[in-house]
Amino acid sequence: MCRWFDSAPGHIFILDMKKKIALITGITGQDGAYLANLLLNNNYKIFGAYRRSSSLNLWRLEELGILDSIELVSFELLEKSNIERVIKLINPDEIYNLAAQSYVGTSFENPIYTTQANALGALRILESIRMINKNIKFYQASSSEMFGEGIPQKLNEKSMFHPRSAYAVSKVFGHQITINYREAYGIFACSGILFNHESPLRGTEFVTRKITSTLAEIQAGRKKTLELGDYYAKRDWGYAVDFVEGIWRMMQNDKPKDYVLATGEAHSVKEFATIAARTMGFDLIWKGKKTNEYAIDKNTKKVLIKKNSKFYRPSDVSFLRGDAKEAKKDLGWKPKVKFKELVKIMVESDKKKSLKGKILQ
Ligand code: NDP
Ligand code: GDR
Repeated sequence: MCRWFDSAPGHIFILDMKKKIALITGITGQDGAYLANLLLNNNYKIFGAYRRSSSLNLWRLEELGILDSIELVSFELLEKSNIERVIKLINPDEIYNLAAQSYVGTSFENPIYTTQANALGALRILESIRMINKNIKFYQASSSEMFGEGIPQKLNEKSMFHPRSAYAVSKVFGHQITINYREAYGIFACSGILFNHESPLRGTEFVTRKITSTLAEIQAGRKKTLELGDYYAKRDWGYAVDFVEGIWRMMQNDKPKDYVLATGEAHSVKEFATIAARTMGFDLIWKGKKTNEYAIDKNTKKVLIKKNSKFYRPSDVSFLRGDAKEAKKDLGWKPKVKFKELVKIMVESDKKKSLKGKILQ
């Protein structure tokens, strides 16, 4: 059983004084789980902030085998009083703000909620730190989506922002307000501008995991086709385990500073899907023209991958590639897992789970 931490006034707890205390918001998400694992290995005491729901999703922490080692604390980005209570009670050394409405597509449907959670959520935490204890270090999960459209060069910390969704705009606010609280109040506040990072713990709505989980379901006979939006969108995809290491190193830096984390390579959705299908054991043949391009399975002649316009966004980002030189120079960080190995890790995990009859969540 995991431990639940009651943030009601009057609750008393005793901590091992030697351990650093970290509060991780978004503990139930991909990065929250991997970061918690890393910090536990570095002898931290972890408070994992989750938002209340009728059925809490703890599968990632369970899969990493760390659920019992984390104190779970109820936390809502929209509720300043709750954020203040949690921070006062825990008085952490470090806060990692990973919680967000993180799906770009949803931000076109829920732009106001996305802004409340991602932009004002970050500000609520910063303002609470300012009021309660300015020595608490703060990490903000900024995003390569802030750069937006059309720059073929590798993007770095000095590149211009041109956000193309409410999600990206909300992240620009979170990024800039983090810089402002650092400059105005001397808080150790920094942002990681992270390019896409994936893993077997990625949510199934994001395109990489959608591809690997759906192909595994097709192979198991539970689904027929994989439907995608823009095959030609390109992303700089890295491995989440490498990226949380970079996040932690930023927080151990001598001075608070913002860094890009990226692999420096860009690949298309079609490349990801083709390699994933081959790794899964399918023999793909691509047919048709750009508007109606589809892939069949050479053996069964059935359509395996096809387009569906519902997965297109009103404004998308077609190409993103990052330059993490600064993080390498200052933090000694560089990604270990490259594109093809990442695809393999994700395919093999989903294939294994699917063969065991597990629901791919
Ligand atoms: P996930 O979508 O996997 O996790 C998001 C987390 O935020 C979940 O734990 C979710 O809880 C929580 N959350 C959502 N809304 C609220 C709220 N109102 N109050 C409290 N918690 C909330 O994201 P990732 O782990 O992939 O990403 C972590 C962060 O990094 C996000 O801020 C994301 O925007 C950013 N980022 C991610 C990148 C990536 O490639 N993964 C790249 C760049 C930035 P629940 O489980 O209940 O939904
Ligand atoms: P992204 O990730 O928007 O980059 O945001 P996502 O995997 O959703 O999309 C990547 C690209 O693939 C295209 N695409 C599809 N996307 C999805 N989800 N489903 C499809 O069927 C599909 N077909 C094509 C998209 O249009 C897009 O161009 C992720 C999130 O983790 C953010 O929180 C984070 O900030 C950024 O990465 C960096």
